[in-house]
Amino acid sequence: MPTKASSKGASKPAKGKKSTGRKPTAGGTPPGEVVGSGGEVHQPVEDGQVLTSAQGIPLADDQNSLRAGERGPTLLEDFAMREKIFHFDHERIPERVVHARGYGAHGTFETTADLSAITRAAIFSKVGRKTEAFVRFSTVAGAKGSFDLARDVRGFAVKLYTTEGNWDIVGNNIPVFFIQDAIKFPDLVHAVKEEPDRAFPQAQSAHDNFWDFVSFTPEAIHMTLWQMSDRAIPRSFRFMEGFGVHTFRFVNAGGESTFVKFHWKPLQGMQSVVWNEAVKINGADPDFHRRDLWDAITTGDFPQWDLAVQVFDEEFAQEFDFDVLDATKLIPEELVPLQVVGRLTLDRVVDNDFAETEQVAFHTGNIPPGVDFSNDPLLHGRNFSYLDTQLSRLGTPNFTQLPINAPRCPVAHFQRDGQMQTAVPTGRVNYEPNGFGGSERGPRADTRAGFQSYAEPIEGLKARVRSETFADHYSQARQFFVSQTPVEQDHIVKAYTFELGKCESPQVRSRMLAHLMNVHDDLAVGVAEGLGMPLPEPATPARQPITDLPPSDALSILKNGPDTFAGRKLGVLVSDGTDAAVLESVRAAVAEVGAVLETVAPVVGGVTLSDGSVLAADQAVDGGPSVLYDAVLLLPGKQSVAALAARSTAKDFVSDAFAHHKFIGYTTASGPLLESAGVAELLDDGFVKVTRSSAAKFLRRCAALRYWDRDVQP
Ligand code: HDE
Repeated sequence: MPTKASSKGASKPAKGKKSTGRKPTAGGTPPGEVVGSGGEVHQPVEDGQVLTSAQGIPLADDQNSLRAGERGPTLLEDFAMREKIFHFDHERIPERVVHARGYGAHGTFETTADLSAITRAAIFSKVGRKTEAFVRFSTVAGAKGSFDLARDVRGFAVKLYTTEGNWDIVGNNIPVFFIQDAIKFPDLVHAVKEEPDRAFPQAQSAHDNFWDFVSFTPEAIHMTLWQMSDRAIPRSFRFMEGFGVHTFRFVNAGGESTFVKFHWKPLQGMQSVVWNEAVKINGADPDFHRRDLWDAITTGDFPQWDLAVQVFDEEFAQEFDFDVLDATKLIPEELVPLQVVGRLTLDRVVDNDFAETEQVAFHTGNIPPGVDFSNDPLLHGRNFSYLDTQLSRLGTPNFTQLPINAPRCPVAHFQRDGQMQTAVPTGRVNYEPNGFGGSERGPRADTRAGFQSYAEPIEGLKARVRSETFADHYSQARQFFVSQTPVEQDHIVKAYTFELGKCESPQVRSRMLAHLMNVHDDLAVGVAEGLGMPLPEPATPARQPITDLPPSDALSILKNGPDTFAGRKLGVLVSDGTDAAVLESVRAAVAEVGAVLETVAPVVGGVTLSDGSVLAADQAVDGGPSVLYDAVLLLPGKQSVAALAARSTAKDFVSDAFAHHKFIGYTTASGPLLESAGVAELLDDGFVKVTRSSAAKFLRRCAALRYWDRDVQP
């Protein structure tokens, strides 16, 4: 396991907040410190510190309620018991209406390009500037307690605590969206969430309501291509891209504007799992993604993303085949190249999931001077929704005072009072303009440094209309499909087949096939065959699709995979008598490439190795299936392999690794395992014989992550 220190880049406390001055641990704040309601870290818990009520009253007994007699009634007078249970009764807040299941981490954003020519945002004014950041990754449809590997879009929300206030880039891991106009969002979300009468299916789109809605909403087709691709089942948050989706504006000091789109590129490379694997991971470890992020950060393997921008002008916007205000479209990187402008490093897990990840409040409207909105109608709807939703979730307009939401720069305004007001504003004046002077006068707006909206000329008729330039719904869906490798295309066909196969209504399936026919023949025919249904007439397009858009390699995961096994996990199946020297050489090779090794044994207590030493296992094979690993090594002992091979979970360990196209290391002792799993006759180039001297070679092979040539359909 990597052992780098994990406390790098710890954030400074918010201005005006007291700090204990102690060094943070992996979790930030030293254990045993209590965060107070105002966000102040106080009361270092020393040995022997007295437990108190929330009012600070020292308690003599926190485990027995006050009774009249040993077996008598409990007394209403017991304020300690009532206060404890009262607080507990109200510990939950409404979960997010979408993106309920999320996981957050702290980090730092470092500016790597001076963009002062195109934006006056201070964050881009100096190379090397470091800005505190918080990121929350999420699934969209599932409840807070759902599983991590649902087929779903992932939220990728970044809060940058800039010197000019908080800038939130509330993005997803997919660069386009289902709908073009915010007014359709409640319908979309109602359709994808569990059906209202029966409250299922949860955390998945594989049901009638979702596909019924999509079949009447052709603008959603492009996004469903992404959703049915392996982008929607990422191997981990660390291995996915992020996108701001909408077109935004940069505005420079002279008031000139350029359009901009934001992209996060993972330095770890991209990687996804296969569907059959995702289904099994959800059972084996529903917390697979959050555990991965926690483990990586706490062992010092800090994930990083480059922030890249696509910058373009009005002239490009006019000439482009699609409307840059339409969030169901992207701009291929080949047309407008990415320019890297900063790097985000996540280096600190949260101290407390509720206080930070649950209470963090993102808002697309949070932008610093120098950043501005385009007229994307989806974005404008979001600018209303995020602020509004925080009120029902966090209960008060004062949520900006929570430590995770508080800006790290001075805050000065005349907003006052409200529920859970923790600030104590002083002085006589709470309005402006006012005629007071000195410290009484309060803050004043600054026309030079303050936020000024881009002065865009606007004219038009007030009407509920959709621009004709939004009418092409299929061309980029086709471009996405033709940009994929055959393996990825096959996964897309299978995903549509699976999801539509879960729809009870043949009409829904048929309407969807009619749309897919406008995307690509191979897709429509493949899905129709998979469903065992005839192809209907193609849907009538609102505008004839462009069929010759060139493939864009940037849209494929497999064309952009990493060339290293760093940050990945090898599962080594061991049993009594496992060759200690081979294990040691593999351990060294794994450490060398910066990967992680876990041992999986018949029992978690461990095994006795060939040299007589006892090895405590990381997992018992019954709880450590191969779906938890990126590659596996079968390293059983000669005498005990037969017993191991007889276990159904050990057989599954091998056969699943094979079916999921993983690289499988083996030794001469592995024969019975390969046989019981039914793969002994199927050894292909994805199998690598491992000896004491060939561990490094095996790891180099694993860098390809999967052996896609294996002709097995999981
Ligand atoms: Fe969201 N979205 N959204 N969304 N969204 C929310 O805000 C909304 C959209 C995204 O980790 C909610 O605080 C509308 C696109 C992320 O806390 C809510 C529309 C994109 C997160 C909301 C969209 C996103 C949210 C629910 C259509 C990608 C999680 C709780 C106009 C660019 C943030 C909350 C977190 C969360 C509204 C569409 C990303 C209800 C109305 C497009 C990453 O305000």
